[in-house]
Amino acid sequence: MIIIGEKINGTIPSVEKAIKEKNEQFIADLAIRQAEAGADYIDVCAGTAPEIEVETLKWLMEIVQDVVDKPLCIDSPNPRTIEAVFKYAKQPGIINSVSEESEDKCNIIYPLIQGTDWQVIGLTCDSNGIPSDVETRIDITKILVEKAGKFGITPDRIHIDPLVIAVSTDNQSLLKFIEATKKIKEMYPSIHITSGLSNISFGMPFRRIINQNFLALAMYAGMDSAIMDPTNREMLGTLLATQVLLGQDRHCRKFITAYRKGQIGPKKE
Ligand code: THG
Repeated sequence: MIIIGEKINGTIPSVEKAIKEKNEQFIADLAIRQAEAGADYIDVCAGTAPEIEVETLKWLMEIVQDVVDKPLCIDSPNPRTIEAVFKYAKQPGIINSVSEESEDKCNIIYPLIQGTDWQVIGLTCDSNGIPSDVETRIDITKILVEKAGKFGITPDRIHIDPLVIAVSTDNQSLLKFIEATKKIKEMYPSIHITSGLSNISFGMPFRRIINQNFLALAMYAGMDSAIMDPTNREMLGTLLATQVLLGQDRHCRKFITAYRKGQIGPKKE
């Protein structure tokens, strides 16, 4: 399971405040805590006014790379922003994201990562927004993968995010996500499937119980990557328990180690 730590995101009020106040220590601490909790990549999203997005992302990237040796997941809706900050990354990571929303996303990002070890997240949305059906998600995936192929970007470097809709809006949402995941994996066995874990529960009370069970069910369907908060003990516990149950944790070693380190389970005094 590939863990992309989500906490350095300017849309979170405490992070927005740290960005405004240039509080490097706050950002550094989030990077260290996520790396220690098992993040494989650290997502960085400025989430601020477009005029200072490049400057802010560069600042975030430098802080993270100074304190942890984890690759970045550069998160911006604007491909020009990603293009501008790309050179500040010290090692290949993940671009978050491309989609079929506009032509320029793939046209800018794919040439940028051609011939590198960079990976990319592809969202299954287009100019009509997020499709509510499985078929359109599959069709968009095919387009994203075929275009990537023209730049030598193979499916093993692509994470498809099938963009789960809130279950309060569509009660078939998870079932559709699962069907899309299975079909995409059948078509491209080496591709990764990723998702944010909190979109599913918008509009619901007791969201975390829904998010955790979403993670378990999605992993069973083949999701092998997640944009999540690894410092959330309950969520990390769900992830590690699910890996045990799915035979993805030989001798249950990861689970037991995390428990011994106090990363999951009841907090010890
Ligand atoms: N897909 C892709 N990229 C994405 C998303 C996605 N990037 C942004 C977002 N969705 C994922 N990132 C976040 C970041 C923070 C929170 C939710 C999604 C959040 N955090 C709370 C906090 O830190 O205070 C609580 C986290 C918790 O305890 O679980 O709400 O869908 N490709």
